Amino acid sequence: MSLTAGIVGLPNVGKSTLFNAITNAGAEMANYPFATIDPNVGMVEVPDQRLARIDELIPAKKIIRTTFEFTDIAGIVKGASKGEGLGNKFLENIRQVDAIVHVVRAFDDDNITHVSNKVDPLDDIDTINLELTLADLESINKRYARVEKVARTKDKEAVAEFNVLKKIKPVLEAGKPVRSLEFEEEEQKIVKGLFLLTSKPVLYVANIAEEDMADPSSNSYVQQIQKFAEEEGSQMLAVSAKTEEEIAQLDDADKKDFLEAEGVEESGLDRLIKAAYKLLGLATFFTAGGKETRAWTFKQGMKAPQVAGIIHSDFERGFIRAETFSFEDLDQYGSVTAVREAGRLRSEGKEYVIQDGDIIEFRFNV
Ligand SMILES: Nc1nc2c(ncn2[C@@H]2O[C@H](COP(=O)(O)OP(=O)(O)OP(=O)(O)O)[C@@H](O)[C@H]2O)c(=O)[nH]1
Ligand SMILES: [Mg+2]
Repeated sequence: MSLTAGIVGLPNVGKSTLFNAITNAGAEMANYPFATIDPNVGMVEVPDQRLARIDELIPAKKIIRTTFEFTDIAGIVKGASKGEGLGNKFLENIRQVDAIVHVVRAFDDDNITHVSNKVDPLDDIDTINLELTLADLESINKRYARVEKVARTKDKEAVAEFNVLKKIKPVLEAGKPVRSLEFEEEEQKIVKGLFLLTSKPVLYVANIAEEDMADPSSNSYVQQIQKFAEEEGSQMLAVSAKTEEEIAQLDDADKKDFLEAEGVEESGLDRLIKAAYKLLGLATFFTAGGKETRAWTFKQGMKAPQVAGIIHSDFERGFIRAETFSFEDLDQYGSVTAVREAGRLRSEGKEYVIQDGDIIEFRFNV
């Protein structure tokens, strides 16, 4: 089930710097384009204030945060879909990820090379999105004639796929991403099987200067990116990758002091990690008390037995039921006993769809 968020953007915009800040993985960062060639993969811990509160009410020996995966990918340049720069190889790397974190340079610094020699966020976004669109168009065109032919024989699957291809092609030709289209459930399955780059959800990250951290929206680059993202129905976050990478080296107390001095409430990284987690459709459930209180990641929409299987395959195989209550109820009533007395403890069966914040004890028998 491991889903990954891929960091994408022009060369030398700070992708690896951001990756290191969130994963502490120590990937190469350098002031020249194509410092990254092979993707760097790292795990990030999901910050979750609910864990401390659960531990306060249901004490455990230790607390374990949940993690998910980030991938730092090589930079894209104009013509990548035709093999320029690292070309198709790197597009393949993007194909492997489940959501895109698109880093856009929004800081001025004459010492840091910009591949087109000027800082222009909208032009940069356009360059990347155009290459992804062209690559998708090529994949669609490759299938189009073949599927059309089979569809003429009234083959059901081919007809369904051809209808989807017909819907997608003109949108890509107009330079728009596939994610701008709406699909019904059946169509969605077909779209998924096409592995298109522009069907992945995107989060735009404006990489800003340290000076802009306290009030990012006063920066005109940030305003431009924000407006673009809004029009596309995507989200945007402003983060100072270089500063965050430096903060990440500090211990928790120093981190807090630093952020306060900068006039920032929550670190940009924490916001970014949470936003990427959501973009991937991930959510958290908890197990609590005894040896450890632990946050676990599941994919939204998963039912109880499947989620039990995340802890151990035996839990899924021998699933009986899930004893559960919500974090909100625990927080409000103040103890498990009070939650039970209020009738808020539920015993859920095989069809129960796990909710974010559920605190669960699985009953199983193998
Ligand atoms: N001034 C300034 N420099 C930054 C910032 N973020 C990154 N840099 C610098 O920009 C250069 C490139 O950073 P990287 O993180 O290697 O960029 P990248 O996007 O991974 O580059 P490629 O792997 O070559 O595509 C490094 O010298 C960083 O120190 C920032 O917010 N401000
Ligand atoms: Mg890099």
